Amino acid sequence: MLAFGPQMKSADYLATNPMGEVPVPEHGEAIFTEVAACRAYLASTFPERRLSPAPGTVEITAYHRWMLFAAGPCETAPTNVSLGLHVPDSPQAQGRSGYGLLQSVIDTLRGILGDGRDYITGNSFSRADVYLGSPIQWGVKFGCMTLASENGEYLYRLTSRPAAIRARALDDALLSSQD
Ligand SMILES: N[C@@H](CCC(=O)N[C@@H](CS)C(=O)NCC(=O)O)C(=O)O
Repeated sequence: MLAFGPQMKSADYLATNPMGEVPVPEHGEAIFTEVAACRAYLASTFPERRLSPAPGTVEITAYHRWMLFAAGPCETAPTNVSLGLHVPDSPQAQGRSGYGLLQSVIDTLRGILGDGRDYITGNSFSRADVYLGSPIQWGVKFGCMTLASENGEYLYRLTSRPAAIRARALDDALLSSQD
């Protein structure tokens, strides 16, 4: 099993992912880097699992929007803020970043989730929720994102799904087997 640290920066591993990061899932002959790419691939490869809205619907446009919002602003803003890397103190500095201010990210989520929807594309769960839920959860855990009640309910809805509970149990079992 691949471990964090030197093994992930070895020449062998860098030949697969030059970024030296995980995850790098495989499916058949395909090898993926970048979580967004893996998630989009899974959704389009297994349409019967309904991981993304149907082509040609309004929901699919929302799906693409929020997948990329998760990969960009929603992941970058809390990461930078938690590391003290980006405290944009002028409109120019804000304009140079892809998200402006972390507060803009929080307000955007609050606005969309405050309209009564259960999931980010509407009333059906999709891969975009898996992706978006992750940086939100991370931002809350590390104290740089505070959420209004509608966002907190959204996070609870995601983390209490039976599949999410099963996935956490698998992760926990794997972690304790490494102790
Ligand atoms: N942009 C990458 C980010 C992946 C990422 O952040 N991976 C972290 C773990 S969550 C990692 O592998 N860190 C180990 C390291 O950089 O040494 C993706 O979407 O897959």
